[in-house]
Amino acid sequence: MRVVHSPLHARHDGGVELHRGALVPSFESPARAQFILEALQERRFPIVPPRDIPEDRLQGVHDGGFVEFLRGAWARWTAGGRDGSMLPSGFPARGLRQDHCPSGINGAMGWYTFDASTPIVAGTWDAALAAARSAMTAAALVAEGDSAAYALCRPPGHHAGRAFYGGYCYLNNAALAAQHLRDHGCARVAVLDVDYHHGNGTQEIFWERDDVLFVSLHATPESEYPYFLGYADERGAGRGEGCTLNLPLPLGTRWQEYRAALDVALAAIARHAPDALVVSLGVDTFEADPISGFRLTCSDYSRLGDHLAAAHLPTVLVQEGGYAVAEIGANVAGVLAAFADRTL
Ligand code: OKP
Ligand code: ZN
Repeated sequence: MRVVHSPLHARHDGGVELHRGALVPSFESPARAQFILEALQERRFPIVPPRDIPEDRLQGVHDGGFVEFLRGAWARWTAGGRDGSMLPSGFPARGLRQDHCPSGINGAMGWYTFDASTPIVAGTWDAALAAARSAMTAAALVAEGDSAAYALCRPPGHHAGRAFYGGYCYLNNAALAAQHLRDHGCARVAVLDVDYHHGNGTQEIFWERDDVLFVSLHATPESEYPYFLGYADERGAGRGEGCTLNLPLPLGTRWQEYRAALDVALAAIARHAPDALVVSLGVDTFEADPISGFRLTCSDYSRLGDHLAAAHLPTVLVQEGGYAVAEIGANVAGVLAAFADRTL
């Protein structure tokens, strides 16, 4: 299994986020990708760079004005004499206008994001674009015949929607991978999101589509981020009705209950009969994760790899969350090594 990685991820660094009432250094750090890369190099996975995929391909899943905002945000911010990282100070809640993006940078920021955990710094665009290209490159490898490929994406992507960013995510890497597969020979695609947090962006992007099934296992949004999407009664709309499946799980979930939900997810995917699978691979389900509340152990990640391989589908794995930096490399390598063993 080839690993797609770009060192440009490291340009997204130095941001702060609002966490439990205080501004703290972002949990989503360059060290995460560095530790994953080292663990995969140690296990002799071949590492390849992303291709120079044209930026207009982002518009397969994203709004053009939104992409333009992300590309130009830092320049607008610094042109106003500001420094430090960009965080919003107001959002268009119910009762406020939903039909006009303010021309000033602060209003535009609140318009395009939905939280205060997703800072934009000088190198954010370069890193987000490299992550998106990594995911599309991994999809291209699979579309061209590899049985599986892994994109070491950083920043992650599954909270980013058609025209919004948030949750450490700017461009939706997994959705871009799924769209690439759709555009290159796969009539039907499934996205399985196993990150601790609900993939609200991916769900929104494919909500009204019947060609891409979205299935997500995550912590209950009643108490966990992103709070406002990811409930079991969300099933898609229009042509996409029945093509979204949310399996929220309680805090404290361990492998035994996780595995039962995973079986339900994999059965739904088998019924959709996709030509390829995209996995949003977050390892923040780990027991020692600093911002999450599930209790998966290191050895459970090999079990997860076994189960994913048992779907017997061409598979693009896309890195999402995981914030227990000391163990993130072992946990990701555990999934990929088990997956690769089963597909040999
Ligand atoms: C991104 B991914 C901590 C509260 C939570 C956002 C969490 C984003 C998770 N300040 N903030 O799904 O791993
Ligand atoms: Zn997460």
